[in-house]
Amino acid sequence: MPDMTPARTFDALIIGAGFSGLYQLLCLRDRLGLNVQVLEAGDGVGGTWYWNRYPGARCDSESHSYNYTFSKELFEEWEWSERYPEQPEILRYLNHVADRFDLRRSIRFGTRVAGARHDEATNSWSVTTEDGETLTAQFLITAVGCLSTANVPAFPGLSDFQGRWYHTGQWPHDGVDFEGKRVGLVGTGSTGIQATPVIAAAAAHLTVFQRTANYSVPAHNAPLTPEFKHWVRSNHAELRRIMQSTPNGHPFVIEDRSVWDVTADQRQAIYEAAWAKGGLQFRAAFRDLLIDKEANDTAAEFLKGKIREIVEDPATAELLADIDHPYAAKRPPIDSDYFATFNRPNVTLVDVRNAPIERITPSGIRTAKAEYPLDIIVFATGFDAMTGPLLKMHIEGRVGLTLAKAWEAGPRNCLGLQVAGFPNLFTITGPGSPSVLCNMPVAIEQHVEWITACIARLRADGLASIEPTEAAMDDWVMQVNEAARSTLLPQARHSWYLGANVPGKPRVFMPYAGGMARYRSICDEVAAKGYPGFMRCT
Ligand code: N01
Repeated sequence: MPDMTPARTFDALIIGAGFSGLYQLLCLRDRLGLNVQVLEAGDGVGGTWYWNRYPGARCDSESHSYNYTFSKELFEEWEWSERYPEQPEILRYLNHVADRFDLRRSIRFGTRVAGARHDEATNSWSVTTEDGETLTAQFLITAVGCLSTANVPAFPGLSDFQGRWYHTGQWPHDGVDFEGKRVGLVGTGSTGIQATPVIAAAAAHLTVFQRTANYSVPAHNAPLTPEFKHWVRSNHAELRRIMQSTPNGHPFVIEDRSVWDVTADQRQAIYEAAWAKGGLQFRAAFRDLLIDKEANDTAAEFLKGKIREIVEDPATAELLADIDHPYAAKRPPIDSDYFATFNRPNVTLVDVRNAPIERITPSGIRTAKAEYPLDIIVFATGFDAMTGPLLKMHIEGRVGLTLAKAWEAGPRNCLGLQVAGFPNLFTITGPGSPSVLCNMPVAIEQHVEWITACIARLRADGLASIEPTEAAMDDWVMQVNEAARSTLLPQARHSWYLGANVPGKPRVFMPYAGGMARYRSICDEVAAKGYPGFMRCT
């Protein structure tokens, strides 16, 4: 009788079947011929797009750039319907990719990884699932996403709430019925800003609890025209070239002009045109918006002026425009009628900066000033970003060193890809890489391809393991810090880029802010020079 026991030993294990895990699987299995298994907690592919099904969930990258570009055929055969892809459409795309490349047979769904331990004697990783099973592999690749560990603030009283509550990143698959309900939404980051107009249109009343006011630029979402779709299909190589050469991996070029090269009137006209165009491109109006605070102030004032123009009630407008950080120093949201939603009679804005949420009561939310009766609470309160998904698993490297211990003062690694003491562990879009500062598929393709080439080279050289030296890690951490310091990004003190949204988390600027193109060339040079700063062992 054939042995039906599932295999437990592999060349490589990949954790996660989102954008990064799928492509990593394809590269290692089909290009290098390795025996690969993907472990995925969800019951389907999609990662972020499997879990984030909240109302209004849509990508802020323009659809023609929010896909893989490694395959011209795949790029040309897939057609997006709108300027920004909605969550169900992205999920359809990733399912299409999984089917097209026959990936599902190498993915184990409904399997959450609890921990991983490196065994020096066998040079292998033992990965334990929450079901108690152990699988081993020479290489371990985390494809767990940067924003996958939901942050539900520890408000006292939440367990006594008599209504229903949800975190946007763990949204029920069969949706939430808001009709006739009094809804409270906590959080005004990109997610809260996307969800607010949609929930307001469905609920009896929506109360938005704002701790930090935020900028937002209109998305101007619309169906794509046949002409545009044709243009995209005909320009795979050029679009790929632009996305790979710009700092943020988007398909537009940052204008090569300073805020100070133009007159105040010209600047106003440029901002008006950028506002009319909409989307993340607003940042590209001038080259110095993220490095010169006074230059940034001109954009900030323009955007605050727009809030005051749109929002009819002056007190609400002032609260929304009372923004404490430079424009785009936090991830800049884009929206569909966010500010105009506060003109609806069924929407209230509550300031929880000056009167914080004190507790959740059985019937609603109580702030330092008042109590708000609610049937449903939506927490759009973000994520334990970047390090959270990695540290949630118990990862133990050489001589019992845990990742939690290695990173207790903040993440330390080399190129955002590898950590000393953790041989053959690769972290796709890990802290210390451009990741969240970049259009994610571009960052993901670059990491996956670098890891694939690294493993191929290791095997070709007859070597068994690779890990960075402590000195190379120190040097990279310094470069990550320097890159952040040369921008205005660390000036947003409440930002999740700094870990500031999670109490007790070390305040370290996590992503690499030197730009995707520069980062790519650093990684390419390391590979071309034979991996200096890395120990490659037999
Ligand atoms: O989370 P956030 P998000 N009491 O951390 C507030 C990506 N994304 O889910 O700023 C009261 O940005 C918190 O207040 P403050 C994108 O990269 C992409 O919105 O900490 N409020 C903030 O207002 C994005 O940046 C897309 O003072 C509390 C909000 O909750 C990232 O995901 C769409 C609180 C959290 O904002 C995360 O965005 C959406 C408390 N105790 C998101 N704790 C697309 O492109 C937190 N808050 C599709």
